[in-house]
Amino acid sequence: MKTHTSTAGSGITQINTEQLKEQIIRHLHSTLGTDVNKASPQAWWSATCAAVNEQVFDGLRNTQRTHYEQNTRALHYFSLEYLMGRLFSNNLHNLGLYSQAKQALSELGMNIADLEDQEEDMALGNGGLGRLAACFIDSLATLNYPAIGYGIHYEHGLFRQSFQDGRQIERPDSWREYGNPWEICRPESVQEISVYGYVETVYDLQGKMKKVWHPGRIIKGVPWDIPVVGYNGSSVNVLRLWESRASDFFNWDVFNSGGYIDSARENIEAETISKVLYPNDETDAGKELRLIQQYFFVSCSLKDIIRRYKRSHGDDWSEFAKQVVIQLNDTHPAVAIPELMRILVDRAEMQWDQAWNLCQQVFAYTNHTLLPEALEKWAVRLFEKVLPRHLEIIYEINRRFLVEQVDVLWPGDNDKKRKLSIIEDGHDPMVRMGHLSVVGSFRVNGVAEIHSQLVKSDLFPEMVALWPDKFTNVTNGVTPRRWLKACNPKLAKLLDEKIGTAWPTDLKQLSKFAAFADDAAVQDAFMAIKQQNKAELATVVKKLTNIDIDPHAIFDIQIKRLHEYKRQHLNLLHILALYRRILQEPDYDMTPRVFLFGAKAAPGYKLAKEIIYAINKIADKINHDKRIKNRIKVVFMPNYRVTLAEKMIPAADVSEQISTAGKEASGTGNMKLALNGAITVGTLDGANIEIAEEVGEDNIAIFGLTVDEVKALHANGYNSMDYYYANPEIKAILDWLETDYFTPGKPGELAAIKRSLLEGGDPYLVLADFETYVKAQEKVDQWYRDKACWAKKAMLNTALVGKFTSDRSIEDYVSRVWQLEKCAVKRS
Ligand code: GP0
Repeated sequence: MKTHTSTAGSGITQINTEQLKEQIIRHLHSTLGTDVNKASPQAWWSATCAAVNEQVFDGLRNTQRTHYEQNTRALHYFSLEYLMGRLFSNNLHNLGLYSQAKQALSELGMNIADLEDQEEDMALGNGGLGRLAACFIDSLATLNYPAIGYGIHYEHGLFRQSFQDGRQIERPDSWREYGNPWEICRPESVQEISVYGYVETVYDLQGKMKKVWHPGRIIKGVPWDIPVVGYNGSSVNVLRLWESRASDFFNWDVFNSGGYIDSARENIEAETISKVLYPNDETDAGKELRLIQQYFFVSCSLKDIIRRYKRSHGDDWSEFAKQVVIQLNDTHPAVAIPELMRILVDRAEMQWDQAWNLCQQVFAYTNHTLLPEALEKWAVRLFEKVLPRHLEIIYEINRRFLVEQVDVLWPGDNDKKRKLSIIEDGHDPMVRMGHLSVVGSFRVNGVAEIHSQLVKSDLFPEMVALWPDKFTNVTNGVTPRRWLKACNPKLAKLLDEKIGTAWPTDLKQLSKFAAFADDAAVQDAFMAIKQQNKAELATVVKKLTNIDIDPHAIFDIQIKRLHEYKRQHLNLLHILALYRRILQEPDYDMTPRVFLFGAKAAPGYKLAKEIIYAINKIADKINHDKRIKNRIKVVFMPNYRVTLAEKMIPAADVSEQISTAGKEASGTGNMKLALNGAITVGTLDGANIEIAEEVGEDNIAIFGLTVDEVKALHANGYNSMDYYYANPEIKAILDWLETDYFTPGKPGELAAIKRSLLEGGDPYLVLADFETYVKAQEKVDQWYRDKACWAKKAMLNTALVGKFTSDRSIEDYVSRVWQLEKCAVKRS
């Protein structure tokens, strides 16, 4: 029997396999009230979590005490989404306890993988934006930066997806139905926040005007803390998520006597606020409840920050901007800007200029998209109803901005004022949250080089003229702990053997692996690992879909939210082209390929759902067509989420990153797939460009129009019909969609895609990029035929993407935005 000892850092107590076993059994008895003979896997999992938590809470206490004693400056990450996935194996890996736990459990007769499957995903996010937040808090803790994540404790995370006759069905996600061992409720830190009501102007005895907000409704925010365990480091930071509750009797009284006139039915019930995550990715719903969600968590969080600050500084605000920096994850939390102004001006009675000065030192804003439908706007009328005082403050911020900044640089230029105004004029005036965020922040960043350039040139050019130094870039990254070490243990082990064990916290070390790219033995080892990962995924696919796939085929994977701009339908057209070629030419020579998709569509996004339906129907037809002789298989994995990503990514040969150039801000799946040795088929968009720079053009299949070519094509009038008539393959495929070939007896069921590409004008240039895409895929097919050639390319992908660790992103934020210092945690 071997006994490992943890290598965890100084903030966390060391522990060995024997001690872990004792702890698990103790928790089985005294926490779960059961024993080894009758415990269910669920109970074993809970007991193991409780044992792990002994180390986690230890680190948490030490971290919090150290930060308090050292009075550290801290980052406050404000995000409406955190896509955490499961925490069990992540926490074990980061504590350096995974192998001990595996050993301990196996000596107790349990299989760690079975226990891992007891955990529901914590899916409090939609996609890239929420997952980025999760990677960032992992890196912050790992790098020992004082930081806290703030967000909402949704009762229901992103919906569960299933397919019924190929169509997406949504069911509620109940991730904490049976409790969640990783969270701690903190009733001592409850906050109360206000919404609705009206503003009264009053004058004090000196005749000074004051604004008094008489809220219509008070809501209680209850914080739940999720410890965020740094890798092999000493820090355990906190993710603090607010749950809404009805306020107590006293406040209801305030509400009743507050002159509230609206009908009770129109009112949003307090508990509803944190009920459910909005499932729209990159679209602005503009709903009242959503605005209240945003304000609710922002207001609770600011009050929490100020309470902590006042504990050491009382009413002296002079140190506030030295202690506090707040990162706004997109504009979703931008209402924090007028909220802090309200607190400072109305509550702390600070002069406007001084308050504004403070605000502009505290906030920084990350833009995640240029898509117009995602740029948040709130109807002034709605704002006025929900947050009447904040609307006044926004008007005043805007008035001063237009007079003191815009009119100074462009005197008398009303077009500039109209374009830059935080309030969009019109029939139904709107508050532009992006404008507000830029004006109220000291720094604005995009998430990849090209995207940050486009933020400056296309989205906010005048803001750049006003504040050239405000704009910067921080290219996204992903945590290599979850996205290589934990999800691909076999590859991690090979890397440990070949290049040492420093890479998880120093990902540039991976470049040493390039030295083995021509080494036949290492190539074989690398490809054998890929093969095993593919075989494991094939088992998962069989279980979830009952489809048999051959692990020797190319595994070609597209996993991301379903969006027209991400062009899952371009992928589908390629599949149809191959299928048609095989039917026309039975001996058509191609390397067998399995096309795997994972994607959820926003429930209200019609065309996205039609694309899912089409993929499922076409998959069904192709998978049952004997003439194909298994050259093509198509699989749509149901309920794609972090946990499925962890199984798919290590098994990918080809990574589909095929957005229309200029549309994908960065992408982060592209990084995870390349890190695990997949070869990218991609456009020159987002971080693909930087991935291509790192891995070199021989090791990536770039195709399609560039950003400039896309712009030129639109400027000259793009006509998708031209491609339809000029390319017989395109015509045949699109016409095919209108027949009942894939939906027997129901012609036209898949016609929505054709319609959007022809009558709809093909806004994302699918037809324009089709031909070069197919060529790129043919090149990939050729590459795969030469095993050594492929192994080398795949290995070089893993070796050369060290740049894309979220640790590097965080260091970029620290030097370009946050100006934080590391804080080594001391054990008591
Ligand atoms: C961007 F605006 N992203 C948004 C949004 O509402 N949701 C969202 O997930 C994504 C971008 O699309 C991205 O390019 C990017 O990498 C990610 O934010 C993190 O910056 C691909 O997921």
